[in-house]
Amino acid sequence: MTNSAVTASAAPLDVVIVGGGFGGMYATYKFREMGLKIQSFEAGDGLGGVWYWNRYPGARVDLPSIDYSFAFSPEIDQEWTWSEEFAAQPELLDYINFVADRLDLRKHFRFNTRIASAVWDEATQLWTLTTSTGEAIVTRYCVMATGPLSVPKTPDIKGYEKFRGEAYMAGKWPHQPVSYAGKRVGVIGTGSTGIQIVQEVGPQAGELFVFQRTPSFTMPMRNKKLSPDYVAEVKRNYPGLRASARLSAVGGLRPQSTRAFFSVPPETRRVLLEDAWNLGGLCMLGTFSDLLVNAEANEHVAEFIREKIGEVVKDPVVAEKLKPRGYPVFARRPCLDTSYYETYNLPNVHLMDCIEDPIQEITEKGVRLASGEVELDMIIFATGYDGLTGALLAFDVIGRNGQNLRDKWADGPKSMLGLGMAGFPNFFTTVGPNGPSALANIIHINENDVDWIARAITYMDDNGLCAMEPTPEAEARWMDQVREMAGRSLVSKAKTWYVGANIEGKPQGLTIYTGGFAKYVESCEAAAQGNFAVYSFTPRRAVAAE
Ligand code: NA7
Repeated sequence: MTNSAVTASAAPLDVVIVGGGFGGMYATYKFREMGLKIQSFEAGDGLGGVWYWNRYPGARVDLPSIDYSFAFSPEIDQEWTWSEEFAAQPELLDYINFVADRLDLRKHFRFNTRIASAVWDEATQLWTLTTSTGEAIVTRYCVMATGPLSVPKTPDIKGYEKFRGEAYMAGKWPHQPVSYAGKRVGVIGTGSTGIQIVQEVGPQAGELFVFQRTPSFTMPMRNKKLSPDYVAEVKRNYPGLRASARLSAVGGLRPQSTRAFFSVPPETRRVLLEDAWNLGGLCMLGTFSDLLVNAEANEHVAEFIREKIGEVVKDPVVAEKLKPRGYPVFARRPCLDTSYYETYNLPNVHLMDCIEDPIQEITEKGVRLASGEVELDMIIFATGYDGLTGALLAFDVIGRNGQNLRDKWADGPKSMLGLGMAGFPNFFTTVGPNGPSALANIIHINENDVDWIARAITYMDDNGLCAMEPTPEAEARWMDQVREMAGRSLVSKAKTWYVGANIEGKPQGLTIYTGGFAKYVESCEAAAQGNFAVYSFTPRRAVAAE
């Protein structure tokens, strides 16, 4: 038993919040301000979620920081000043800690504590959560702000625990500085994480060996310091910027176009793509309206990027290996880099093509490829995450009639709006696997979701109701819509964590809502209409009568 006063024998809490990332922080603030009795839990020793854990070299957000920040507080918007267009992890963590201090959030969190199970009790209409330390907590509502990328995937490489040198997981980076100087360093994985690490470690390491299985498309970030004039302008216009972000597909101010690719002549297309390349960030994605649905248009953009790779990388053989083929651009998370391709021009950086020469195993001394062993002093695993569902399925969640969430999701996650599930009353998720998730600004999805849950709780409290869940029919209609849109999207056409392809045995398929942030917000609004007409409720008196 820990030193907490909150135990199963105490009066039930109103809300238990799980997760200390952006979602859990905002939920803690929101529900506290509503006067609810809350307790928040976080597995780490501090707040920040993914930005607490991911301290790997070069970790940086790929959305502009003025968007990738809380929108709910005009005061914080004025008080905090971003130094760069795309903030690096230390600045993001500073911001998180600033917000935590400003709102006095830490006192509500129990750190270094995981939730080990959550069980619904039909008789009392309450959840009992058990922590990793064996403590039981009873609560009316669960809000799982556990994040779509919080469970690093255990590398599925034979012998990975045998390595005798320094081994690091990108998603569990040590808090102490790591030195690469003079060392033979291996990086396994070339997604967004591997790309950020390679460009940072390449110039510092004695030798860097990049083990690439699938090359990613990456575009220039063109990050810059924000000038005082620009910051002042942003602060003057923040209310409008926040409102526009809410009406956009990505939850941010990225340019968007209504112009279809083939509606403009080839020479104009070229100029537009060059402009987007030079502007940097994810501008390329917004250049034409149909890049995620028109495979031919998409291939033109993919070829444009391949040409750029060929222009930067001096060795034509290496350039060819770095050019992604066989899947649409933007179907894997598009990466933003500062000098990724340039790094391969350094004499100490070596691309190991693991399609041609697959990894056989990790040995005590390094990585054994089909062609032989590469001896290393350090291996960095940038091998990704058990995305979307990993954190929610890491423990038993038992809903109505003893149903385990793992069984409900045996064929893939199913929920209403990524916010809650039929059969799991009062169990809410933020940035759940059937909302826009990784395809939009996660902070703004979190805020939308927490606000929606707050509205639902207020409605229940005002109307003598004690439990709610979506009707199975409403949930099925939402999932039909998610599937139908996913079927049209090119995002489903690559083997990525988006579709569960990176974890053996995981159900396959795109379960993320691809309709964009603004439409998602509209759908949440529609679901709350008519007194949450597509939800079923249990009146409080029905429980009192038990
Ligand atoms: P990703 O995008 O899932 O990338 C993981 C990388 O690791 C990817 O290149 C994988 O190659 C590679 N990988 C994984 N397992 C292996 C094995 N066994 N052998 C060789 N290579 C392997 O994760 P990230 O952390 O980079 O990015 C996650 C998200 O964070 C990103 O989408 C942004 O939203 C931010 P594969 O593709 O499987 O061939």
